[in-house]
Amino acid sequence: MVQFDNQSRQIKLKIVYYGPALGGKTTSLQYIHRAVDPTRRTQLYSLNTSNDRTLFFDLLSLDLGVIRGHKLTLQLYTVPGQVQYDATRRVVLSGVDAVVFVADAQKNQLQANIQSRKNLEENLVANKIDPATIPLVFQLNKQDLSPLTPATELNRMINPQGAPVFLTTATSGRDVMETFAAISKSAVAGAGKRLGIDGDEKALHRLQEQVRKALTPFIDADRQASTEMASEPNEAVEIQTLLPSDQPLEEIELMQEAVHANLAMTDLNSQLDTTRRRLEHTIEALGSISQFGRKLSTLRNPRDILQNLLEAACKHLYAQGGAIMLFSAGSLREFKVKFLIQDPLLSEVSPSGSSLADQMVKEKSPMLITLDPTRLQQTHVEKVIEAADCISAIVIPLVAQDFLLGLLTLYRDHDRLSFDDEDLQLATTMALNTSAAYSNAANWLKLQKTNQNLETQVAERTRDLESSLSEVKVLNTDLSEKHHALKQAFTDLEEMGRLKGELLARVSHELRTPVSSLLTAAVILADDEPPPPEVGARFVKIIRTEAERLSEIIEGVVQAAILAAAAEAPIRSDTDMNELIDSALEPLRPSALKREVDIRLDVQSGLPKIPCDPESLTTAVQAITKNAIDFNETRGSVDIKVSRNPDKNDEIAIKIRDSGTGIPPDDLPLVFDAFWQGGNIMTGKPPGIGLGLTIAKRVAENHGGSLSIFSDAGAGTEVVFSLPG
Ligand SMILES: Nc1nc2c(ncn2[C@@H]2O[C@H](COP(=O)(O)OP(=O)(O)O)[C@@H](O)[C@H]2O)c(=O)[nH]1
Ligand SMILES: [Mg+2]
Repeated sequence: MVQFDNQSRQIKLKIVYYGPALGGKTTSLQYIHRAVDPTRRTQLYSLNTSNDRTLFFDLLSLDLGVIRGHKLTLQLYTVPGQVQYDATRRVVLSGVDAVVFVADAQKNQLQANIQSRKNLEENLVANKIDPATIPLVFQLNKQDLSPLTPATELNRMINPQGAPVFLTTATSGRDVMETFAAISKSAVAGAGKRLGIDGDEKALHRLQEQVRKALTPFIDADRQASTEMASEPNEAVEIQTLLPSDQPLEEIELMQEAVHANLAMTDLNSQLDTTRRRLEHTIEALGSISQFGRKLSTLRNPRDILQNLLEAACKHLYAQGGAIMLFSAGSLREFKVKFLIQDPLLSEVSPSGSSLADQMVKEKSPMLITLDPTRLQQTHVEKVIEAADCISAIVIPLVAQDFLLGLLTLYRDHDRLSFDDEDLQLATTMALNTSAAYSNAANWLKLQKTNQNLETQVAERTRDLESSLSEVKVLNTDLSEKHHALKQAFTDLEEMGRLKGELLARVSHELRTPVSSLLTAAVILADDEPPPPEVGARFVKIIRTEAERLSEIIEGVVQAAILAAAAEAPIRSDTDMNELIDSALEPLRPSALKREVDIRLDVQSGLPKIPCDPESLTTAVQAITKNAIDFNETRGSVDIKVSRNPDKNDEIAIKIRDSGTGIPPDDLPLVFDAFWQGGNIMTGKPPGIGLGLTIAKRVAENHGGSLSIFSDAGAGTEVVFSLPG
């Protein structure tokens, strides 16, 4: 009877090797045990007597892969052949899915074969199994010996219904695996019937394919194993010796022992198997989670994080397909699918327009869906999954901080075991971590954007501030320039005030002597008694000299007025230098003549007209030249030279050089000070009030030029008046 164990997802099929004693049943199982892939089989359990006779049965479990999400396990039993162990045979036969009848083909065993074949029939019936429908295959063994009953004859005697027959030699393995393949297929086909899929061609074919695939490596290994058999003893076979002799036990005792042993072993076997599977699964899941976590920690982009979940879940959970759906405008939309054209839950749409995925995500809890082959009624979701050719699905809502992001689905098809609770747990852990990482990454992106905006705003504000600052700087410069100009104006004004005061003192001092001399002379001349003519002439001379001094003082006051005027910007007009200097010299010529000073003028030919204020420039030239005459020696000379400055081509230089006594070096820095005069004031003070050079310097500077003076005591003085032109 096919056994389903939904807990461990196992389908067990029981195949019994039946036949007369010593026919080769145990030898056949031993051969199969050696030939198959060790990872697919359990040990071969044999319960023998001391002389290797099968006492109860042999048992070998084989794993044939996965069918409809369940692990398909074949359990191979042998029965004891001796006639007296009939009760054991009957127990072993209970729930059998297929039988291999191992006949001993030696001539002398014909009767034993016939008797055993008959016994099989009786025991099947006793177990309520229809001998006509139970899958049956014949193995006519010991083909290497003789004399043999001819196969056709033996066949006719024990196989009248014409079941498949194989001529075997169990000791060398000849055709043992072929027999096994044939009975496995029949057993699986029989199981298909009992699974309710015998009408389902597709499912049946898949089942057959599965067995073929699982057995191919066994049959290929057949030849290899047969050579090994010759050299190696049956070391892989577990032999448990229960009894010291062939002494038969009481039948009832045997039966009890057999049943207990059978149950205990099967139970233990399946428990061990389940535990091992669980352990492997857990270790694998732990590895998967750590691998997944490592990858997740390297990702920053929310899309990459979701994609990683689908990739990792499909890989670590051996899913043949899967999808991630995200919410958009209130319903789920596909974000990514793997190995699927479209997610079956998303393409299944209800008349109201919402998909099956939309309905399932509302549950907010992970779901495990497994098709149960024994259940006749299927839910809507199960039907959709079956229609998509799948056997099992995991559906997990993606929730971050109670916010529903979307849905993860994973599918397995018929080639795999169905998902189990541990798979669900693993997928849920991955989904939870992913959802948290996704929402963190999305928040991080938002924060970064806000940050960027803030940075832009700060940069804009900084720019604004900087431009305001530079405006303030300009204003400040402007202000400090104005302040400077104001300060200068103030200084000028102060200077003017000081000059005014000094001028007043000087003028009043200078005026006192001539005015009192004039008054005295006038009083004497106006006396009733006129003075004698020689005295009168002296007084007239005094009056003239003092009048001249008065004129000098008036000239000084005029100069002071000019000095004040020179503080303002000059009113320029293009002026011929030759003409200007010539006319400036005119009023000075009489005093030069008187002192016999020779004035020589040399103006460079081809000089253009110079933009200047002719009035103030004339005063300046006169002031310098007057000094050159006054401080000269009798019969000295004054050379006036006007030319372009050879060093600075855009400058005109007026050089006025005298042959006088020169200025001592200590006095040179003072010559531009107002009211400074060379010579000793008490003794030989020259005429004037000492403003000439101060005025000339101011005029030069007002024109954007300069005034410089070079002198050596005893070697004359040169004054250079430079102005742009
Ligand atoms: N020559 C030969 N001996 C065989 C063959 N099959 C089994 N034997 C031998 O027959 C004896 C009984 O075999 P066994 O498998 O124990 O028979 P069982 O009672 O049916 O289990 C053993 O000594 C085997 O070595 C075979 O095909 N040829
Ligand atoms: Mg045996």
